Amino acid sequence: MKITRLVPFILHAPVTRGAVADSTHALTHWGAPGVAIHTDTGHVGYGYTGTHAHLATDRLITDCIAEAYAPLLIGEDPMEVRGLWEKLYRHAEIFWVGRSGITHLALSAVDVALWDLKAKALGLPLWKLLGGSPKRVEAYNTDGGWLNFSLDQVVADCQKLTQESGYRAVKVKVGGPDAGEDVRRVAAVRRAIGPDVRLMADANGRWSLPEAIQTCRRLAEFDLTWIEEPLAFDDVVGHRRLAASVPVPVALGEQLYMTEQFRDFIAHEAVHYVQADAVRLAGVTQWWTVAELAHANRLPVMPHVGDMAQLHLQLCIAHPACDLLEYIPWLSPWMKHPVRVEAGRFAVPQEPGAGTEPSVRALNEINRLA
Ligand code: 0YR
Ligand code: MG
Repeated sequence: MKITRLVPFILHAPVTRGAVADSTHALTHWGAPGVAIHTDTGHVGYGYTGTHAHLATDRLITDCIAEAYAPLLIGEDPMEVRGLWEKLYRHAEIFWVGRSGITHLALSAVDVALWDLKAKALGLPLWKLLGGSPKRVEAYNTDGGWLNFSLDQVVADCQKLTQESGYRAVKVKVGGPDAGEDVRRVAAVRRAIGPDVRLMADANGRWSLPEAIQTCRRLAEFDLTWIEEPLAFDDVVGHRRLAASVPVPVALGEQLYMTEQFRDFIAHEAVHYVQADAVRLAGVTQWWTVAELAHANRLPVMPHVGDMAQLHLQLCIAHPACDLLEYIPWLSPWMKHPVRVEAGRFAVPQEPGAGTEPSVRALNEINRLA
């Protein structure tokens, strides 16, 4: 089998709640800049990364795919995914300007498309190609806790998610301008959902170290499963100090690009829940390395879902370090085989591939931008 053509796309899907915000970002759409990789056998693989639907930088990502990576892939055998990843990652000129950021997000899309293609060509869902067996993956819902929603709205949403929709875990955003308000929101949600639902809080990198120490101490009584990205995303020393001084476990990783960064956070005991995201880590290939590293250190991997769980569900089924996965529904209406959550658990997908193929409607209706 040979690669014949790469066709970039940019999907911008509206967020289901109209407009949402965390402490650092506000958005109305989720972006999925990606690529379709075509072959001489007619098989097509799809991969994408996740963005805040900022068209100018989404185009940098698809340009990087078309200009830098596509010429290196034409004529290659797509089944040799790991070899191709090495070829693209270690390409001297791209390496000089890359290793994170735009090139890495572009490489994520390419790598995921290659895995999707390989799984389809073999007629297997990716979790089975990776050697997994069907397994229970719990879903935690993040779409009820946005920082731009009132306290009453957040409480009502979390109540609905847990009592009507059957979620046994929810995440709320914190890191607003008033720490007292953060504490009131978490307290009210904990009261509303009861003691048996897992509750997480996400500060999206907002706090200084003293603010994080103080607020985490106040939040500790609400039995948080984790505090997420309390400090600046890449700050190993800061997170080490925080983890040593508060009783709340620390989760992070959604903005880390390299295995070495995870190695350092883990070696310094600066992270408890490893939120490796394959669509930022340059794809499945490097995500797997990070998951193995975490697993060897007895740390659970609870991926961040830049892909909106389509790919990460496959990875979580396949990897023993994973049993809880974020769910946000933004891309579901636009995928050929959207992930399904029933009574708080992900159904095991059976279709061949990585789950990353957009629907025909998505490619027609929301891909007007590539
Ligand atoms: C929305 N998940 C996150 C979204 C999400 C952000 O701004 O990008 O909240 O990536 O932190 O855990
Ligand atoms: Mg987060």
